[in-house]
Amino acid sequence: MKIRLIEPIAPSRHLWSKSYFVRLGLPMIGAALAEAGHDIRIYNPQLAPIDWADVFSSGLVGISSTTSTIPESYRIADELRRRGIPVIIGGSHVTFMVDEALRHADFVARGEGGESIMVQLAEALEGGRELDSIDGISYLGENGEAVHAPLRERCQDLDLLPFPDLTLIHGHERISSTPIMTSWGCPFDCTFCSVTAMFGKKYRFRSAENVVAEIKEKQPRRIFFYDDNLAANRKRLKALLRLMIQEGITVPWGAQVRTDVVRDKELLELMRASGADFVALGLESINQATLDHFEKSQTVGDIEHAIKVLHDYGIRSHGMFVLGADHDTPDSVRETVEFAIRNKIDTIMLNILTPLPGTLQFEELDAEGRIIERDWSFYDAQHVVFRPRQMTPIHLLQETLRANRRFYATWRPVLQFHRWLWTSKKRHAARKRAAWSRMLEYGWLWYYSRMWWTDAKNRTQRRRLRALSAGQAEPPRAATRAAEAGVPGARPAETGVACPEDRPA
Ligand code: B12
Ligand code: SF4
Repeated sequence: MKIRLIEPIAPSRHLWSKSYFVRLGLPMIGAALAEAGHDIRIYNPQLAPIDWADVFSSGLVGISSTTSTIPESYRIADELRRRGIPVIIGGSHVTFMVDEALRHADFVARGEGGESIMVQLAEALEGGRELDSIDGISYLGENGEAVHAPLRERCQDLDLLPFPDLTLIHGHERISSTPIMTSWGCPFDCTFCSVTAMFGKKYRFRSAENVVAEIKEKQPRRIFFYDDNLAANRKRLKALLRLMIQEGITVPWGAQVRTDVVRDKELLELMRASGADFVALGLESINQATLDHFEKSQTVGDIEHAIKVLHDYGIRSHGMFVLGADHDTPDSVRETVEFAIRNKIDTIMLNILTPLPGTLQFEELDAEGRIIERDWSFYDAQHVVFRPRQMTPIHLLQETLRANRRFYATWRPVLQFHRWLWTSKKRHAARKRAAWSRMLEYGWLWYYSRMWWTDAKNRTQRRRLRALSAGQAEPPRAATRAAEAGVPGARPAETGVACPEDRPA
């Protein structure tokens, strides 16, 4: 059967608009379908435009989605159904919002196991099996009532999963960092994260041999391990890294880890020896009350220590923060960026707290009537969709935008440009390449931090937030604690909050 798979993108400008990272659900599903003999192509508009004529002539279309991409997924699904093409949507959003999704798609895939669901659905549509024999799907029955088949059992042996086939993606040549996922699930349970609801608290991982076989097959120039927490089981990670070194696989790689990774020196040595040059750290907050509220099991001291140790090992740190929790004030936002600058975190991502369906956070804020935005496309951690407790929604947005602009000062891309310019290509080819990609990275973050509000959809949402915030008292402003303590470079408090475009250039 001709089957087309689509990973839609969010409509407004966001932090990841220019990245070539693709989620692995569709490449894995594509691999299983191709193995079963189907004609497969995957579209991801972030890499290359969708060939609609090709999509409209297929027998089944599968769409993957997150919360911020779901409105676009529904728009595509509505059009496909209008043309009589069966459509199924899967992914983390629809797993928790199944009734909403059934208004747009013929079938909804819940939870994991998309690769088996799609193969079985194709069989059913070809008349080879009954729909009610497929676990993990929902659809409308003959009388229009929703039928929810039981969830599939969680995969117990990840080595049995097919290697995601990136070559099925139209425009895959643009992917420069090969995504590899070695584990599912996370033993922690942070209140804002939907990973455990989707993949469970039990940490399941592939064998070192299986991962190395995939790496050898893909011959990457660079790897980004997609695991939510690559080092959740240090023993198994050490085994994987040892095998990579033994097999001569020492390409540069990055991954998401927690600050606790630095507690194990042997692990850090292995990481460095196998090519680790970048880690994304879920730092979340420098406000201990917020860390405790998130149930993060991490202290501010852990964060400072981790960044220092990673620097000592020559591993770049990317700090991911979440702003706007109940204990956060406008000063917390300012202090976060000052903390990042003071501790020399290489890059940061300032996420606005976003209640994702499936999380405790969503349930709590929804029950308290604090969710103010139901357009899911704004659920990308770059917009405010709820009423924070200690500031107005517009205040949270503006403080975050301003903090971003402060961190991504113009000197960062300029410095990298100079590094690139003065590094000899002959003697330090790798260093020259790294300076070039760093310059592009900082350049985009610099541009994004200044241009966010020029996007029409972003501007509209900001106007709405401004209206919603009118009448809600703002807390008195104090000098930031860092400035009071006389930290060099720390900013004193300002007296008013103006939108970026309200200020003189
Ligand atoms: C790598 C990653 C990224 C990368 C690339 C992602 C991208 N291009 O969108 C980067 C760093 C860019 C990123 C950014 C963001 N991410 Co992210 N990311 C991930 C991560 C760690 C892995 C994704 C992946 O490949 N998973 C492995 C595959 C196999 O899983 P899967 O896609 O869910 O697919 C399975 C099932 O869902 C199902 N399935 C999926 N699609 C379909 C389709 C059909 C037809 C069927 C039948 C089945 C099916 O079958 C698959 C396997 O059985 C996930 C966490 C996770 N464990 O999944 C978060 C995750 C997807 N990200 C998340 C979020 C919130 C974001 C951000 C908004 C904010 C942030 N904090 O970074 C941004 C937005 C990016 C954007 N594009 O707009 C959330 C999404 C939750 C939600 N409800 O939306 C997740 C789940 C993590 C979390 N915190 O809960 N992310
Ligand atoms: S935020 Fe990270 S550590 Fe916390 S539950 Fe999600 S994946 Fe696990």
